[in-house]
Amino acid sequence: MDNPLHQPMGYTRSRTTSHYALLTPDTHVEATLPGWVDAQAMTHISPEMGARFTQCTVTLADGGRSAAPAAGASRFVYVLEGAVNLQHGKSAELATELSAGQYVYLPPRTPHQITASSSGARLALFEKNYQPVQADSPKLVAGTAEDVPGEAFQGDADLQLQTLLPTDEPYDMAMNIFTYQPGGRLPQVEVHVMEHGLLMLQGEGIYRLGDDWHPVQAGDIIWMASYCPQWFVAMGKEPAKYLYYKDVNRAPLIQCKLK
Ligand code: UGY
Ligand code: MN
Repeated sequence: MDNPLHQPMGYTRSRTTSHYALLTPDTHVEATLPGWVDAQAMTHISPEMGARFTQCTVTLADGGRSAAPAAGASRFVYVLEGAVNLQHGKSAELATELSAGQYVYLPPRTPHQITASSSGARLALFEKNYQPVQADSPKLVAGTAEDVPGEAFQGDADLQLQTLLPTDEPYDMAMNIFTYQPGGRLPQVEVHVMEHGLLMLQGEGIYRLGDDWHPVQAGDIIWMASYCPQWFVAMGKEPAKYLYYKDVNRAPLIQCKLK
């Protein structure tokens, strides 16, 4: 069947380089996630491209369900569409219903299963090998994005940053939602040791990645490697919004040792 997203004539906005990738929906291709049942998955970002985490989109059919992450990996799930049931706890005795806009962070070694409670439940899934430190272990965190208060980014009220996870040391990943009013822009070109995985949730704008400027819009995925110069300006008539991952709270030499 024809896919309305596919571009004729071999054109795409997608671009993959050694320090960033822009992956637009017309180029997304399914690949199985071992152990997941009745699930269609696309792995957008992975160590295969040089990243230290994975970012996937998973669509679950009615009754579709998850498999456990790799040993030692932590998992963040954000529900994009539909609803899922999350069972967790030692004997899966705890259950939470998550619908669009709700999320959960699962520390490593948290027994759990995610089951579709509506057909076509679509999830953004991020996984990272957890890097232990001399601190308490991270806890399961569940929430609703719209209930998380936004903060003006560097004092600019047109840029609202919502921090979905606790920021203290047990947590080695940040998951944030950044909302820009049209015309709002990052105050500086950022160049930093942390890497990013990003999903455009709404709106459009121009992303500077390295030395390239790309038009981007809802549905696009971006990987930014450590030190990739990055900058964004929102365009169009509605606010631009993206969900993004960042590795935090660990000394870079720890990552080196783990390789
Ligand atoms: O958290 C961040 O580093 C964020 N300001 N980066 C970005 O939006 N590209
Ligand atoms: Mn950044």
